[in-house]
Amino acid sequence: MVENTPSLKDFIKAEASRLGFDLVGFTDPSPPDSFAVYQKWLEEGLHSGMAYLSRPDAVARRADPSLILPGVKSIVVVAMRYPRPEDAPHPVSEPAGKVAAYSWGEDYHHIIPSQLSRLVTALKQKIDFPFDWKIYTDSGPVLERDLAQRAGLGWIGKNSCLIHPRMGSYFLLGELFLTLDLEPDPPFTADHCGSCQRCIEACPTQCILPNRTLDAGRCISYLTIENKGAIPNDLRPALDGWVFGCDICQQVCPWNIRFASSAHTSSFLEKKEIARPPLKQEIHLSSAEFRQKFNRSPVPRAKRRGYLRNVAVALGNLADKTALPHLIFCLQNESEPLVRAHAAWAIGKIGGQQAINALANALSSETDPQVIKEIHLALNHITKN
Ligand code: B12
Ligand code: SF4
Ligand code: SF4
Repeated sequence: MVENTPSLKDFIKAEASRLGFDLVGFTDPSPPDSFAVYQKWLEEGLHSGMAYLSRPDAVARRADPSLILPGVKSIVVVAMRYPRPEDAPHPVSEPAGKVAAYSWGEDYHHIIPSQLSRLVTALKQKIDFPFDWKIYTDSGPVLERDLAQRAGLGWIGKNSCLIHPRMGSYFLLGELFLTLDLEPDPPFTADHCGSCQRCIEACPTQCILPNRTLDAGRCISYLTIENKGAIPNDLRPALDGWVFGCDICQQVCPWNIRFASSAHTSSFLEKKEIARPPLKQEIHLSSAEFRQKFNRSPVPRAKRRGYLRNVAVALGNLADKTALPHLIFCLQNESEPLVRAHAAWAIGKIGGQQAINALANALSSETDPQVIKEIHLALNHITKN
């Protein structure tokens, strides 16, 4: 029986809005049509080092959302806006890096589930029969964009992001699985990308594929957050100043240019001081300083060594000679070989006699094979240019 009580759906929508969600839609737990897209993506290895995406149990759940919660009858899909990248404050000092706008505040993995729990509490008070539920936000094997499209929240753009026709795409998704039978909303069937190709043309690593998926191993977001090892040499220049995530394919999207607004951004998502980090200071962050600075934000996902690796690459790309002493200090004193290796690369990019001397000096004491290799490559780079 469909508890097709418009009042219950209206109640959920009103509560969700009161709790800070900007969009709410309803869908059923039937297997997603686009699961085949996902499967092909995995088969082609386009998930790169994100092995958790191909675990058999996780793949099975993506194919069939009803495996996630026995007896699930409906899924409430919510979206919460984050600030526009254009709302970044002026950097306190140059050269400055760039942190993706979704991470300028408290981690959405904390915020969305806690607000969805409040929604469950409100629902329990509203209805007098038992029901079961499960909360998700990028926390498990769910094809969230597919569910959001089915729940009528928007279309999947060529950049693979879910786009709302009057809000753009600067929002995060969450889901509430319910054993309550609520009528699904109509899916969003229109495709408003038309002949536009702006995201594809603007992507610095050309990783957007024609079927609205990514070659994730080349995406700056992957390289700076999920990738735990070295950043491939040929892709480092494409990172420009990005030190955590990337917003480019959304920034160029006409739907964001026209409709994204900072007016209603949830204030608890904002901690703007981390948006444009001062790179010369950042390269010296100790473990304790890193923990304190990024406490409860998404940035610790990259870990200190991943973040400092990215900072070193950004310093090399921005090629500001005043950064050289900081990179040299890092090459001499940093305990993480991954960071030293990328500092050597950055020193090579900046170049000059001081850089040659520092690299040659480091060779006399360096013991890590990867760092030694990067130092040789950096020296070759300087002598060739
Ligand atoms: C792995 C992952 C990544 C990877 C790979 C991204 C990718 N595009 O595949 C990396 C690390 C690169 C990444 C980057 C980012 N991510 Co991410 N990521 C995920 C995660 C965990 C899984 C995505 C996944 O399964 N990818 C595999 C591909 C094949 O699936 P998909 O992208 O969902 O694509 C589906 C559709 O495109 C569909 N499809 C294709 N054509 C059509 C047509 C129709 C009609 C339909 C229905 C479907 C369809 O097929 C796919 C399967 O359903 C999701 C959370 C989740 N559990 O879903 C967040 C998620 C997608 N990421 C999110 C965000 C915010 C980002 C970044 C913006 C962060 C940043 N600023 O750096 C970037 C955006 C990069 C981009 N252009 O996608 C949000 C997206 C919100 C939105 N508005 O779309 C999500 C939903 C997290 C959340 N809970 O909000 N991410
Ligand atoms: S997030 Fe950046 S690197 Fe990734 S697809 Fe978009 S523009 Fe390309
Ligand atoms: S930039 Fe153009 S093609 Fe890309 S998602 Fe936006 S509208 Fe679609």
